[in-house]
Amino acid sequence: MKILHTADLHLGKRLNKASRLDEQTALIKELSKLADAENVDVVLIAGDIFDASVPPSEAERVFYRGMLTLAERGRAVVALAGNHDDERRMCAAKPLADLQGIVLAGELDYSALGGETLSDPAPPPSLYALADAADYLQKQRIKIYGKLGGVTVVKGDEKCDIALVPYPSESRLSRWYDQDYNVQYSDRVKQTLEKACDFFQPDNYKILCTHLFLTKSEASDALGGLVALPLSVLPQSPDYIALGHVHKRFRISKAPLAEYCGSPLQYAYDESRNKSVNIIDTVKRTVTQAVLSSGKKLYEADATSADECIAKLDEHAGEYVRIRYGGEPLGKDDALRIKSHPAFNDLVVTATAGADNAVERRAHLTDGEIFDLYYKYRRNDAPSVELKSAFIQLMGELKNEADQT
Ligand SMILES: [Mn+2]
Repeated sequence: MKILHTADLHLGKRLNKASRLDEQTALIKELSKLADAENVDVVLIAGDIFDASVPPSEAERVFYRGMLTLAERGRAVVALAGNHDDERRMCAAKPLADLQGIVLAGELDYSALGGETLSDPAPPPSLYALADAADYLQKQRIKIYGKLGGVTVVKGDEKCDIALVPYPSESRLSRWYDQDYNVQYSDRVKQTLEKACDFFQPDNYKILCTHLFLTKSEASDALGGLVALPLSVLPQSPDYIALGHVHKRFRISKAPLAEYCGSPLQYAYDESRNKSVNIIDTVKRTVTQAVLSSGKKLYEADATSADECIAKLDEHAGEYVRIRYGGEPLGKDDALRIKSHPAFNDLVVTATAGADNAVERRAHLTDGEIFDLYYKYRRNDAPSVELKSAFIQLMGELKNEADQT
């Protein structure tokens, strides 16, 4: 069996004023083509399906249409709720999704999911002619059985257990089962992950799919609502842990094998332009990357005159450009000329000649200084020394990991 692991679609996310929905639609088509070419049986999306808890209706349309596209050729699709998703809203269409072999994963108990229904699926959406529908039914070979903790996917003799744990916020944990608040959050997450893996059968290939912010450090800390958890929360039983949340691809743990696949589109200027998905072969027991090409790339360019701005924008025609402008104040006409260029996305003034109050760019600051600014912005206070050093350590680890892989 082959599993495609992706995450962090952030449907509806904009880059400043630019909508990314066309790119997100193209991305889903690329994923579907890749799944065809690689004979993928299950598409696993490890959280942050949407960018906002109440996504724009256009983004929901891309989602629903996109899930059907991914489910073509009888593939199973699993969409797990991340920290950006409102799982109740995301799973509202569950009764319809179940019939299509699309698992909308926003809870811990999937035992209500009927294998019976899915073993005898309806023909696919009316995109195909009747002959194609017959072909589809022949190719329909995946059955999904809901369990407490996740699903078992069956293809002939091959079986794969997939434990599904949406981003375990405190409110979600308390909805899933009674919490003992004398036990630390990280320990309760650990217990929850173990609980989800309880249904694993020794002979099946075992995957845990979840959305977490993990750190190699043993200290867990809350950072602006984001909780970094130690690797010790991970159970040992899975053959592969499919993670979402970090937009850069990297292997955070070798035993158990745990990987962030990274976001499939470039969403920030300081994010890598190389995007891929992971393909897991449950028979060969391999994890490989398949490179993605969808979506525009983001570039930053320095300029000190209007003409130089236009030249830099021309250089990256068809992409997104953020200009770091360090010249004389721009006149109205020049500003309009720059802003109406199709590649223009953003302009930040780094320093204006003759002005004293040069605006410092974030890129020139250390991680600690950026954290100070962020903390002051959110809490109007300075962070504690412990918290700040935990943040710096975490950033160091993330950068190291990203460099190594
Ligand atoms: Mn996330």
